[in-house]
Amino acid sequence: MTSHDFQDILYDKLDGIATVTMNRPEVLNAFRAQTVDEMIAAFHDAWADRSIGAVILTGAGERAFSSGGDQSERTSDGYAGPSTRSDIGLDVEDLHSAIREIPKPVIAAVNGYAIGGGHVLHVICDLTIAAENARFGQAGPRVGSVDPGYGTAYLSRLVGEKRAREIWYLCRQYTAQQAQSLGLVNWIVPAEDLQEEARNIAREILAMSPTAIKIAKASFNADTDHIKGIGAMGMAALALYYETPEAMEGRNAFMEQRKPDFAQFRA
Ligand code: 2NE
Repeated sequence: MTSHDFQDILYDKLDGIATVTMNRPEVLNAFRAQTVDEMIAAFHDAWADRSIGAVILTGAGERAFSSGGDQSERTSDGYAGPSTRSDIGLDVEDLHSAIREIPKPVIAAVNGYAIGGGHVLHVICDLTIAAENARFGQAGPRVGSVDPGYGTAYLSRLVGEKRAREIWYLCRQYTAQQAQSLGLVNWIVPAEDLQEEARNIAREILAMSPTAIKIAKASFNADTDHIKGIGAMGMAALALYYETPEAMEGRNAFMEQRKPDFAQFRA
């Protein structure tokens, strides 16, 4: 897949910095199978290109980084699409691996909502710079889903167990200031400065020894790589959960713009 084949993302390389932009602003940059496949291809390109020393991940438009998995694509068989490796029809595990394993820092530039699976993407990134208007949170339990593995166990490494459980069990939204207090955000800047400030951080990294950075990233990862296995178990369970009326009630309620009725599943 070459960059001119991309439909759901923008991919740009300039002065040693690659930028991957989720480009579906009409759905707040929700990702479908194609979006995920294109992001994986872009990260692999940036990985192979020795002139690239840092990657910025961001969203198109002014409203969102990403609102997570595209619920309009989701059926009881998972997310419809050409994805072939994942039980849920969306290769998020491979995308998470690409972001973690590329031996170059990945900077999330959060320009609005980072919600659901979109929140997990910024959690996995090495660094996060947020616009003042950014909003953070998980949404899965409200829409009959969960993004287990890095989305849960690694999140708790960042914010602690109590806060991670709060984030998942209550599905609240957090401001940029609150997210920074939780340890989720490195820097907060005015929205109009976000992309340039992200590039400034990338330039600082480019001044460093690439091999030292590569070793540092690999050593951070080594401490939490076992979470990949937790994710594999969780995604297999998620595929089975998606087949249930309970999971579809969450998805359907979002699409029908009503509150989900989960009480029936406690009877
Ligand atoms: C993000 C949020 C809170 C924004 O709310 P609001 O009111 O500011 O915007 P609105 O009107 O909800 O969204 C604008 C348009 O984007 C669509 C909406 O349906 C709406 O479309 P129109 O009415 O203009 O036609 N949209 C937004 N998010 C979407 C999505 N994820 N899929 C499809 N269409 C979406 C609010 O939009 C929100 O709560 N969004 C849903 C967040 C969510 O539940 N994400 C999925 C979580 S599960 C997940 O990501 C996942 C996983 O659990 C496991 C593996 C992989 C992924």
